[in-house]
Amino acid sequence: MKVRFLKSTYDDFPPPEHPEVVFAGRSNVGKSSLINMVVGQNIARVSKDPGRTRMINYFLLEDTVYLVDVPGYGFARVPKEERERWRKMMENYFKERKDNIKLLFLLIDSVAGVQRLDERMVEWLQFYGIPFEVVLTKTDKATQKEIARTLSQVKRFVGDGAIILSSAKEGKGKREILGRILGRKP
Ligand SMILES: Nc1nc2c(ncn2[C@@H]2O[C@H](COP(=O)(O)OP(=O)(O)O)[C@@H](O)[C@H]2O)c(=O)[nH]1
Ligand SMILES: [Mg+2]
Repeated sequence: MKVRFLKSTYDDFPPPEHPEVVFAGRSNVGKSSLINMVVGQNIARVSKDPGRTRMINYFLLEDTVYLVDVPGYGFARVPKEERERWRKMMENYFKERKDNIKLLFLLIDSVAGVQRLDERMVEWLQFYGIPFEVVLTKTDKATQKEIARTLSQVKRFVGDGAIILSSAKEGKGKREILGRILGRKP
């Protein structure tokens, strides 16, 4: 896989000459790990410390599509000003790039399940008309029962839409995610 890091930015996005695929979700849900697993390289920064990635990170995959690692939400110990900064950054990002986003993967932790902020994110995506697909992460840590529970929670807002099961640790979901990234037209 040919992939390179392009830039880390607050609001200075690269020219929209390629469509972009976004990885979004709560802090610590496994966004960076999933990107690394999918591209087969340690390119996105993985942290044990939730809330460390404060910028929007652009990568270019196969010279044809941008992969975007956006900062996570929902980390309780983050001060109010920081949450406000995040909200403004993301609102501006969605406004500026909604027409260039061909797909957003909304990552949900298989064990933690759907939380209130995930539902707020879905409302936001629907408001901006951004196409999204849900990816359950860290299935290696979840029991079958936990996975079933999270799936039924997700089905409330995706209906019959596809839900991808993934584990960055086990390489699960890679083929499906890559297929979505490289296959679908904007
Ligand atoms: N067991 C397990 N741990 C994972 C998986 N993906 C990520 N993690 C761990 O979860 C933590 C947060 O991962 P990271 O990719 O930085 O999450 P991000 O904040 O959403 O970008 C790290 O300690 C990772 O090692 C997975 O598939 N399985
Ligand atoms: Mg990250």
